[in-house]
Amino acid sequence: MRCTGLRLALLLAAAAAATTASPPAAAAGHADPVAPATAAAAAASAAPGTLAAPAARACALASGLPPGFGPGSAEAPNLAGLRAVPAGRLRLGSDAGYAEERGGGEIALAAFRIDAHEVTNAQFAAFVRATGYITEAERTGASAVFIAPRPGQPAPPYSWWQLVRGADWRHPQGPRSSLAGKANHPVVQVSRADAEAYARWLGRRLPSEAQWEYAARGGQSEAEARAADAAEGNTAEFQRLLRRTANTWQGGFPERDSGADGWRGTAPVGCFAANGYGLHDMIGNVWELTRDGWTGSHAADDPDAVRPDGRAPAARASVMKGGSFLCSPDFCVRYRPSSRQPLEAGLATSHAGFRTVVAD
Ligand SMILES: [Ca+2]
Repeated sequence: MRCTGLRLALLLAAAAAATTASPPAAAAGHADPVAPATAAAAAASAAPGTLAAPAARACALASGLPPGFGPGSAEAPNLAGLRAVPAGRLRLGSDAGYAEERGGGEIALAAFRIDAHEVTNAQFAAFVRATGYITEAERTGASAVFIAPRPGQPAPPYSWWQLVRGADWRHPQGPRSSLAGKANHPVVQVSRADAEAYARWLGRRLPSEAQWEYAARGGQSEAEARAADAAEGNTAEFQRLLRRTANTWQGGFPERDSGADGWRGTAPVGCFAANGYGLHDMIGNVWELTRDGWTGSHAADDPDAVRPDGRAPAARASVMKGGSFLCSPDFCVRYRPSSRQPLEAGLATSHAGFRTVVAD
């Protein structure tokens, strides 16, 4: 699969307007639709980040700041909020998934620690207060925002992504949005360079794709991992389990998210059940950036084949993992550990964040 990237998708969406132009080959997080998105929608989605279900949820990190959080260094990294992941072996990707997931090899991994939660707005704000850091979206003045089309209106593929002036991490949906009440939501509208600057402040790094995928499996056996990766993600049983463990999209994408899992848009970190390593929201909520450059599929016969770890530092896009609150059974079955998409260098979006690692 060749990826045209979200930036091009944004341009195409703007140019296509209400035409029926052919869709771009891919866009961040939403490529290769499993089935056409249903056009039937009863009502527009509520504001992102809202609680959709009547039952209140107790979330693990209400303040958004783990105890002991603060600056660190490469020699003495800050370890607040990290969980240990043991050494082991990973069979990268899945031959049962999308094309870009296939053909991965087996990789040995040393022990490491990884954030139990996605990096929150409170954590990123602490970093910005301490360093005066200005994100790429703040410098360029715009970033990509998901805007659901009006029910019943024509929605050319990817037209729901718009480059919005004034959208940045403090204003994730645009200049009139804010972080009020979202200290413990994952930070979004950050580029890979922004994420790496935050990680360095703590004395940490972004995870490699292999580290991320291994952590997301949470100690599953190979057989369990293969079953979870089968493109059978639309079975009723899979969806029932998914609602306990991941913030995704229910209802016809892209018009209406019913919020049947409790949340529309981002959810506070830690509201969904942890995996076997004590890690929350590895799947869903927001896509998570890795330090690996995107160069194509895992397949060894692909001239753009991805190399394990430390790969393609000059790549124009980075691998991101895990799917987001926008992943739906009828369009993007990417709520699985092996799922992967590119995010172009310098671009930030309303559905991508990150977490960090430290080598043991
Ligand atoms: Ca949801």
